Amino acid sequence: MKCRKCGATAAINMRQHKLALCEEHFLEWMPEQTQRFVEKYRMFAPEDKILVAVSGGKDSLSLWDILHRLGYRADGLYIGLGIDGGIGYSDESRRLSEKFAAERGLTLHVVEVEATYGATIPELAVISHRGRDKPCAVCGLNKRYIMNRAAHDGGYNVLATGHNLDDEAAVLMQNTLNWAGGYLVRQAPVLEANRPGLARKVKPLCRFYEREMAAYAIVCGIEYIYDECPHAVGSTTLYNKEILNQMEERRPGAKLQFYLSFLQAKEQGLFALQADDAELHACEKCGQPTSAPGPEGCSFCRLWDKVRAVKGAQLPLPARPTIEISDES
Ligand code: Q46
Ligand code: ZN
Ligand code: ZN
Repeated sequence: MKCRKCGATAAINMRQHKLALCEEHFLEWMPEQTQRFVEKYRMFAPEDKILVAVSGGKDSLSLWDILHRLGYRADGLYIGLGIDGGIGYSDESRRLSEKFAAERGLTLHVVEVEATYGATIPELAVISHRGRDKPCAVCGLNKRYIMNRAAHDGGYNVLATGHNLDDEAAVLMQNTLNWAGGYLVRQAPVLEANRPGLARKVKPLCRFYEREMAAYAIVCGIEYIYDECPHAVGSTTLYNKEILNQMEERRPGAKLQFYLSFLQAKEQGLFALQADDAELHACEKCGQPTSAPGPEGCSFCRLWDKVRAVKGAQLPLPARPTIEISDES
């Protein structure tokens, strides 16, 4: 197989695009495509200040690399979840994120959940009795809150995450199977900051296959954590990805078409935009906007109050509220 651009031996064949490229041209193609998506979905402009959520995985580190190559002002945020899973998952992902930043002279902010709030994510799940054997629900809640807070405190107006096409298609499949209208309406490459104190959320890699992201990280020589989070094992998302891969195997481009047709249908008004009319109030404890008014506070405050009631005085007091955060993802 030969590179379409120069005729040299191809390093990757992307059947869905009917495009084979050598290493050199693949490394050019990925940032070019990213820039195209950034413009097409109006994600950000050169003057924006971007915070990239990095996990030490191939997608988020490659995203940071690409934005840096494209000349954007992008710093990183690593959230330490305190997950070990017998493989030192969080320690290793932090080490690789820090190594990546140090090698390129980039700024990485680190928030360790345990050091900041008083418990690791797995402990928090056990103490709060949320999520049965999986800490993913409390993990997602904490990550959203901390990302928004860090973006606001650092003066970033854009929050970028490394979700790729496989991630988006798997979530879309689940939301479609459940006809989860509220989630379908909000699933998009860009989630506008519709309230003061919120950053615009963008997914610049949403049209790249996972396989393309892995190839990019390898060709670039990015050292990333190969293991998935141990709690992802057996998840519905991974199951959906397997099914979508089987479909892709029989019909190259099936995943991309599924996602792009969805975006097009939305643009054409198939999903009437549900007015975001849930009235928001300032949380009585931390000041962030919440749809749950009352003395018990927002879901983040309620969760940590529960933990504090169990662990008592060992925990630090809640961080001083400085910003407004919405409960939504
Ligand atoms: S939610 Fe669950 Fe992920 Fe958190 S506990 Fe791991 S698998 S990291 S995207
Ligand atoms: Zn070439
Ligand atoms: Zn609160």
